[in-house]
Amino acid sequence: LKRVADNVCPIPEEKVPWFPRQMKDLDRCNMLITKFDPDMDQDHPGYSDREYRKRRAFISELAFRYKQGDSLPIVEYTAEEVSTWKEVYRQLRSIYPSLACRQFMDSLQQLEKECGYGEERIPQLREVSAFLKERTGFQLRPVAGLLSARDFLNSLAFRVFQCTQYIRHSSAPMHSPEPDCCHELLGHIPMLADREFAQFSQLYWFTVEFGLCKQNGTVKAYGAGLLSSYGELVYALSNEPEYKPFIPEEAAVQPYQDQTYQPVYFVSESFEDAKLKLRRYSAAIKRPFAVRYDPFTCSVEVLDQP
Ligand code: NLE
Ligand code: FE2
Repeated sequence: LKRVADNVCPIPEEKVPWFPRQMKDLDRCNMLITKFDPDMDQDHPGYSDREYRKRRAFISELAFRYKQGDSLPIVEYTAEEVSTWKEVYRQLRSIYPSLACRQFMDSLQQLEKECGYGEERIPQLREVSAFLKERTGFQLRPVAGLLSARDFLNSLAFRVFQCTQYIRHSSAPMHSPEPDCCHELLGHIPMLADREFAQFSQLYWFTVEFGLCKQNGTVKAYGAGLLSSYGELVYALSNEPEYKPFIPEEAAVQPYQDQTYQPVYFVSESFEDAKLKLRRYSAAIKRPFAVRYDPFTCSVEVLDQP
C-alpha cells in the first residue's frame, strides 16, 4: 500500500473554503502553525533563551500589526543577529557555486550588486520587495511565523510572498526546521527574482522548498529549504537520499519530513519540464467553477459559478 502524507486531506468538490478575492483579503490569511515556535517547541534552540523569545515576540508584533498596503517594517538587527547572518551567509556562499542552480546564482549576484546582499548586513524586506516587484512582480508581506499551507498559497495567487523577519537562534545556524529571514532572503528571494521560476510557485514542498533539477547533466538545487541550509544542501546532493523523477501526482501525496533533512527528493528534467507537468496537473483538478486573476484590479474573479 502506498503511503500518503497525513496532512493531505481532500475537501469534497462542492465545498470550497473561503479564499481571498482581493489583495486586502490577505490580511485574513494569517493562520500560523506553531509547532516549531520557540515558545511551544521544547526542542527549539531558543526555547530556554528568554532574550531570544522576547526578541521574537517583538518582531512578531510588527507582522501582526501589518495591513496590506502599509510600508514594510524595518528591523534594526542587533550585533548578535548580524553575526548569525554572517556565518550563515559565508558558509552557504562558499558552496553555492558548485551546488546551486544557475538561476539562483544569477539572481544572487544581482542581489549582491543592487540590493545590498552580503555578509555584513541583513537586507531589509522593504528594499528586497521593491527589487522583486520590478523584476517579477512579486511583493513581500511580513508574517510572524510558519503559515498554514492554505494561507501561504492563497497569497501566492496575488504574487505576494509572506516572509518572516526574525533570525534563527545563534546556536543552530546550519539548519532550522522553521522559516526565518535567512531562509526567505537566501532560499526564496533569489528564486523569486527569476522570471521563469516566478511563474511556477505551487505544489510547494517537493519543488519550491526542496526541489532538485538537472543542469548540463548534473543535479543541482533550486529548493529554498536547501538553499538556506548548509547542512541539508550538502546532504541533498550527496548519494545518501533517495531521488525520484518529478511527477506532480506523486509529489503531491508523498509523506514529508519537517523536523530534519528529507529522505526523498524529486528531480526535474528542467524548470520548463516541471512547469509543464505542473500545469497539466492543476488543469486536471476538479472544482465547481473556474477562477481568473485580473492583474489590473489585483483580484480573483470567479467564473461560471452555478
Ligand atoms: N531548513 C531550512 C533552513 O535551515 O533554512 C528552513 C526550511 C523551512 C521550510
Ligand atoms: Fe520556505
